[in-house]
Amino acid sequence: MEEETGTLPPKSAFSEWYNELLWRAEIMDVRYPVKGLYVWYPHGFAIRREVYRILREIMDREHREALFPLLIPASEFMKEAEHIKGFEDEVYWVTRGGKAELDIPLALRPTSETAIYPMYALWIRSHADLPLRIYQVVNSFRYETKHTRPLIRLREITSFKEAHTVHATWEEAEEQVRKAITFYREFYERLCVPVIVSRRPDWDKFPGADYTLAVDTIMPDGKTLQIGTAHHLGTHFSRTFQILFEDKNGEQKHAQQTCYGISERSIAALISLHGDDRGIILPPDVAPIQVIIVPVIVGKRKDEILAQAASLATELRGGAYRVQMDNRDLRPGAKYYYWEMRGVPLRLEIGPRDIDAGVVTAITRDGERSVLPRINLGEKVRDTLSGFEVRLREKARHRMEDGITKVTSLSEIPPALEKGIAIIPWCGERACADKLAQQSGGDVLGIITDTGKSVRKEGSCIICGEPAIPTLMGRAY
Ligand code: A5A
Ligand code: ZN
Repeated sequence: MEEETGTLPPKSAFSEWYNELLWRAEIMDVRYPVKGLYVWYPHGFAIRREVYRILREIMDREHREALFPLLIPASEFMKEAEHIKGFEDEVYWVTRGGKAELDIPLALRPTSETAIYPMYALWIRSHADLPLRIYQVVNSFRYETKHTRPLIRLREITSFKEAHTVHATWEEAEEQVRKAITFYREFYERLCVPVIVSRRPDWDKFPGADYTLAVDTIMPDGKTLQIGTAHHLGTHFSRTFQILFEDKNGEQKHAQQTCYGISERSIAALISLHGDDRGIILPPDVAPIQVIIVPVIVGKRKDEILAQAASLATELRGGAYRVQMDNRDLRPGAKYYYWEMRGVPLRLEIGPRDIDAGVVTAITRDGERSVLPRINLGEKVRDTLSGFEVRLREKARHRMEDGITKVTSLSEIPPALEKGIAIIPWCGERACADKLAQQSGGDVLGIITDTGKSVRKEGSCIICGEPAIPTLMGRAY
């Protein structure tokens, strides 16, 4: 492997930093010749695998994973009026098979309600079949017209985790939406990514939903990124797809449904929030390589040092760490640069002086250096990594807190939006939201809530003076 040259733009120039980082850290290659479609490099894909392992682990507790087809017949896709209206401009259509026109055009799923629910109509017969909770991790296609960006706004979403649940009552579905938010909070906690939850205004909810809760984070440029949503679908789809069940009294009822989704935006947030001028920084949980061992070879003791480094690697692998040893013929400095760029949480250096002193030198990706005794190294490594993870999570949390400003007047909003999110008193009326957006250059994200329930009134609307609800405004990606 060649020594790498050139440096990353500083993170303060976030957009340039992000674009350079993607290829320098070998996450995505953006040179694929279709707009909005990108290629996962092996390192990026390895990160994706760890991130989605955690997501699956959380989902598997009360969902089962399944897999539905990519192609949806137009006849099914066109059934639910609001859903079509919301997605019709974003759908790719397959209209030919070879040279023949298809009898029924097929949509590439932009999301899978209309692929899954005709099957749910067959699967669900009685209350005993409920609740039904299924998820899948698939690619989905949206012909996005806004500026496309790797991991953030894709035309092929490659890592679309969508859960679709069915319940007997509206309240049970409401409870499921609330739980979905707790799953996503836990997921992002594991990624050390702080989030804030709000209920989207009605005009911004998912097409075909009763209401939508959204999970947002603040990116380093102060803009907000929606990194997950959960929707209460009520009976919008069960009526169009005839998803009926027999209740305990023998009556036929329309099922109540929810769905919720996460995409590789989770990885965009992960690398953007933690990274620094030297590259990405990965929490140990999602790092494909958690420990990189760099033998520091000086003089005649080369074989001894390599042997010690190898035994160190074996020992730590036995302790269930993901470890790699770098014995490439490169300067140590070049190796440090290489692994820092790729986000490895911990570097262990072992040289002649370390061997003589019975120690190894440990440097965490955030620059904390310590000397660890060679005996019981596994335990020391565990402590070092967990300390590092705590610092990462806390730093990200503090930055998020600093990025949120409570305001009570219009003039305070633009400076708050420069930093991130403004919490404003808003009455709930669309006319006032439109004025707020126009006059501040931001978007009304939604009222603050984790449950979907309206929160207490507080203060009065900045625009009309009516009783207000604490509401998030941001500049959304
Ligand atoms: N069926 C439901 C779950 C659904 O499709 N919801 S959604 O439209 O809100 O998408 C779920 C999540 O996918 C969003 O919260 C967002 O984080 C992500 N997402 C949506 N469009 C995306 C795109 N074009 N590129 C990357 N991620 C996207
Ligand atoms: Zn108002």
